[in-house]
Amino acid sequence: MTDHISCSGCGVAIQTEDERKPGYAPKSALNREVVVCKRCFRLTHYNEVPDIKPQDEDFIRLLNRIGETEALIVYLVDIFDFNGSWVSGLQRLAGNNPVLLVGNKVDVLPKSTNPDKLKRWMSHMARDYGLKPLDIHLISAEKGTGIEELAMAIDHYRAGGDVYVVGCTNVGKSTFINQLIRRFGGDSRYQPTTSPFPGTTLDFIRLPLDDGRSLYDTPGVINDHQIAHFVTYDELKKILPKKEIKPKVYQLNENQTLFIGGLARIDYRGPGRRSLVCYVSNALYIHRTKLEKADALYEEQAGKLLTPPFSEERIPKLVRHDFSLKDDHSDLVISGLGWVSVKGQGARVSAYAPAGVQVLRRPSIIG
Ligand SMILES: Nc1nc2c(ncn2[C@@H]2O[C@H](COP(=O)(O)OP(=O)(O)OP(=O)(O)O)[C@@H](O)[C@H]2O)c(=O)[nH]1
Ligand SMILES: [Mg+2]
Repeated sequence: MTDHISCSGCGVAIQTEDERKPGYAPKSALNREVVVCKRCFRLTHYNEVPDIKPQDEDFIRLLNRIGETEALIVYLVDIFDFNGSWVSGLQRLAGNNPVLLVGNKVDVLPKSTNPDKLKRWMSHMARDYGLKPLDIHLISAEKGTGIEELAMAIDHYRAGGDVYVVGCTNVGKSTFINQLIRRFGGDSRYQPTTSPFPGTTLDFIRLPLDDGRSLYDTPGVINDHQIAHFVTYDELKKILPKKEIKPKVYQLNENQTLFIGGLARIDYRGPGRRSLVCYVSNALYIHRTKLEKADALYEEQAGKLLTPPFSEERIPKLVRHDFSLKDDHSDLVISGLGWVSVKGQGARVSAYAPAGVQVLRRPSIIG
């Protein structure tokens, strides 16, 4: 057992004994300057679905360790699933440490999004959740948008101390750290693994800063109400937007239904005719039908015309959530799949999503 070496991809201790356990690497790999476990190697080179998932204990350890140290917390959320990716109890986790709140993946939002309005909304939401961040940033870890400003803010607020990058799984923590390393000429030995699967990073990964302090990548907290936990890898690839979402506008009469693939269903009940706008991955097929035909259509076409899911065995049980909308402009959010915005007070809408997936209403964040 060689537990003093950690995998540079996921942070877990390297071991050479058991291929089915975290951190396995063949003995020959130990001589390399950068040691990567088999799981990270296969994730990076073959996009292989990992069979090793992080455990809840990872989160508990994270909680304890961060609460006990003095450090700046850089808290990432996925702006495509703000509420779904929120870590409940974040304020408790942070202890007395200062928190920078960062909305990642802005590249998927339509260009018409007003960043100031979005940040104000994030600030309200954070307050509702009991968090008072020092500052709020919007970034695209993948494209590099907003990274310089955030890096400057981190350097300012950490005041010579350590930094922890935290958040739920898949929000882009490791992608963000790779972007920092690329931009600021970090050591190429440090390359946290990134992947579309929730639960890529398994342990803390320490990256040295210039002044001897450290920046840590951390395992994500598992929010099991996000749709990523209910789908296969192929389905997830279809659901995750890869570029700017093109909003799709539907003028609906009373009692009409939209299916978002076979994973969600929106019934517009009335009153009157109005437009519903879908903000989901451009790759998803949206099908419109009459409410009275919707049940039969789902029965007949889920997994065929209505995909994902890509097989009939995987058709989820859809649960109905009823809304009577009070705001002028509301979003109905299906955690991780996207949202449908509805204008005008008094609209009656039912949203269906797989059992266990969070569905919520919020004031519209765009438009
Ligand atoms: N569109 C978009 N996708 C992003 C961005 N940042 C990360 N992603 C994608 O989000 C997925 C998760 O990225 P990771 O960096 O592995 O996320 P993580 O927070 O480290 O996840 P865990 O290690 O599982 O906690 C990957 O498919 C990334 O390509 C971004 O700025 N824009
Ligand atoms: Mg990670």
